[in-house]
Amino acid sequence: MGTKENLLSLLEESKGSYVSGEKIAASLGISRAAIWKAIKSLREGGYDIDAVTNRGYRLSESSDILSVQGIESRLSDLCQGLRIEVFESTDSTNHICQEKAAAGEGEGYVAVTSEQTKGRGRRGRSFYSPPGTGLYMSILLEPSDYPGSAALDLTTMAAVAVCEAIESVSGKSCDIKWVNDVYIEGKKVCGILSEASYSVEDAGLSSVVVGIGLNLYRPDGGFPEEIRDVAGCIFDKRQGGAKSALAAEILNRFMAYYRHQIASHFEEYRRRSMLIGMDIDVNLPDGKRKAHVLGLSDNCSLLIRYEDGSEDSLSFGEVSVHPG
Ligand code: BT5
Repeated sequence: MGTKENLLSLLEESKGSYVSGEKIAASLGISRAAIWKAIKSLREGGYDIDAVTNRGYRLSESSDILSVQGIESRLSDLCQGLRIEVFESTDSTNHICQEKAAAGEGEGYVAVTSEQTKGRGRRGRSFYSPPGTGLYMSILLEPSDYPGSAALDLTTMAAVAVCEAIESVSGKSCDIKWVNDVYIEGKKVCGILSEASYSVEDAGLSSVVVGIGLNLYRPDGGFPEEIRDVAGCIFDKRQGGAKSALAAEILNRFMAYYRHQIASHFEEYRRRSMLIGMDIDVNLPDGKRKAHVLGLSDNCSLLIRYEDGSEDSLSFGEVSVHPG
């Protein structure tokens, strides 16, 4: 890390409090002039840093800029080995991870941004990812211990990790709409897209990119017409450091489930599932079919009963809540 990044780490650790120039000079082994130069460059990058004679420098608590330092300073030991890269803007963090995987970057690479120009949803749909108001991240995994059938587990683990992280950062409670959406008070605040590649030789997953998109704040002018009824956001007003804190909390919780293959996330997933007991439409290749949701199996497949009384278990698919 360069001087600027080291200084940012130091200020992040004491966010909201002053760090004296003397302490910075001693910890980083640099001159006062070098500190000032790095502060100027951080400010130009959008960081809100106060400088007060005799007190030192302070990173404002209301600054909400994503940074590697802001994320790494909050990571638990379970995230050791993760390699985090923050982009100011990108086409799609899932795409970045896929390119990295193709270039030989292994498990543990994480791409994070606050704007995507081609955010992807499932089945060719797009995920609205405007600048500044959201958090979009993807984790590259090579889950050699997981059978091919376990790709769904990674999505459900991510959904539970997101709910827990949002709750710890915002205090708001979250529900999961099977299979990959997180809701707060009836509005979608997060979508998850896991894209896997399989190894025929090992009959298992060779690499999986788990992509998570969150709406933190209401975009200027509101959400676009097409998603206005569906989309919601986590916070009513700006929160200092929320993006980095959320990214770190999601990684902490997700990696705990992933590294220990903790099946306990099924219980949490089930507890938060908003579709259980509801009437839904199941989108099948030959059209929609009405069904009632009986529950979730141990591996988070959706257990349903169609109107003709026949029962089924869906391990993936598209469902919508039946309006009446
Ligand atoms: C998803 O697909 O919700 C998965 C979204 C995954 C996004 C992440 S961001 C990081 C990573 N990089 C990517 O390129 N993607 C991942 P799906 O279940 O198909 O839902 C898509 C539908 O949700 C759209 O057709 C809209 O109706 C709605 N939608 C689009 N943008 C939204 C938003 N920002 N908030 C809430 N709903 C949205």
